[in-house]
Amino acid sequence: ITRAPATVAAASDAPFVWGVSTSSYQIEGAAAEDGKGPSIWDTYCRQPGRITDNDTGDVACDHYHRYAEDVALMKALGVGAYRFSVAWPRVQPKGRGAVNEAGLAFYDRLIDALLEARIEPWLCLYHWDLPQALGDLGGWANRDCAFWFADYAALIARRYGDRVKRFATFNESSVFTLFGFVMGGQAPGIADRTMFHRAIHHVNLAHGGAIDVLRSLVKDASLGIVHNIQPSRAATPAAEDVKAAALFDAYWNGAFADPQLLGHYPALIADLMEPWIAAGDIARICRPIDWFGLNHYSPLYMRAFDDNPIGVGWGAAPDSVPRTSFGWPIEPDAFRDTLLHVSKRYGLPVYVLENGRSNPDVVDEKGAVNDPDRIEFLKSYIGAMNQARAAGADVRGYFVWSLLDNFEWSSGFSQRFGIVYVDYATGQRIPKASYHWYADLIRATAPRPHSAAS
Ligand code: PNW
Repeated sequence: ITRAPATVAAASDAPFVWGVSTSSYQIEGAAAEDGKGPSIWDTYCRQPGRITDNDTGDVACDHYHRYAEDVALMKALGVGAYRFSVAWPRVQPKGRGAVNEAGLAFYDRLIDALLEARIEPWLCLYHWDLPQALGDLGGWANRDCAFWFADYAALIARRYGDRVKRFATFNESSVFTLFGFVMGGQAPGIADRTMFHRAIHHVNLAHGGAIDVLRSLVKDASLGIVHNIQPSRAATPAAEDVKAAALFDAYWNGAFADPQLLGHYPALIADLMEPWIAAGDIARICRPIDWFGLNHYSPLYMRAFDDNPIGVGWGAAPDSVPRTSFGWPIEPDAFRDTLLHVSKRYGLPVYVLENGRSNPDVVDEKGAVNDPDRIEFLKSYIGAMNQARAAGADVRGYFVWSLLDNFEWSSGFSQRFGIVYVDYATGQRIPKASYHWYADLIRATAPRPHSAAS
């Protein structure tokens, strides 16, 4: 039997991959098990009032113990790829120095189970759970963090590079730096413009350094970055709101992707970044990569706001725009436009590595979970993606966020994004109607497995 990943011929004839995404802190649990060190999220969740219901990721989906069941769910779903992240403090408890063999062995088991199920592992190095020991040294505001990250990348490359070829450096750098250092809602929960600007630059340096490490250590590596690109719109026509939305666009959509791929910071923030840029830095940051990972949920509606370090706050979408239970606008046309924009601006193959919606899902009397709103959402967004492809966007894959209901950061377990329902009291998984819908879609679009004889 030949290996037949779930692919479909795209408009461009490049193979197309269907997948699902998760992240370490949101699903693994086992927060203090087998030698794992604490992350800044372990710390942040312990500060009362930070998280809805004071939830934590201590147990989450207990994926650390139930990974085999989760891989079986993916195999039955028919996905060709799975994006997950490695918890840095699980494999290097203090973020530098000593490594934790038991933590490394967990990802060996996961990767081997995926390969056995013919699912390609897409490994993301950083989905926000920085080792607390590095947080104590200033975290991303400390320039040295970029170099500790390169060492961590080398550890991962040497350990898994024989079996894993797809690597992303960071997930949504704009989100964790803006929410962590400006807007609130994420670890480390500081509001400080200088630390924010330093963090932006150091994450960019860490990205470039890790790309070099992965390129040199992993044979046939396919390397990328994951950015959340969402149009930033003014919530009102007032001049100050228009200005605020433009500044937010520079931070949210440009502060990482532009220096990494075009070799310069966006004009609106270039002067602000200047003090932190040392000679040679831009060349270290702007390294060739193989693909652009795009996360997208909705456009953003922004307004001028005095009370934070950048003077930009959240506004509201027009009343006519439908929203999810999370309050996020549903605008598939913005997704189509974003795909076309990203494909053109950066000239790389695009993989959609997150898209989906939260829903107040419940188990019905028959034990089933019906989520027609999620199916509608996925249909309309995948339709928009196909429009973008037909119009020339080089989109090579689509990954649903998320395989499982999970720990939704400051919203704790109150928002369910999964296509598989998780009963947090028992750990039981129940595939939702959207899971079955997605399985059908994959089956309908994947080429038939061909035997050696045919
Ligand atoms: C992403 N926004 O975060 C993350 O990568 C996931 O870990 C997370 O669970 C998922 O989206 C759903 O929230 C985002 O404000 C955070 O538009 C905020 C926004 C978008 C994505």
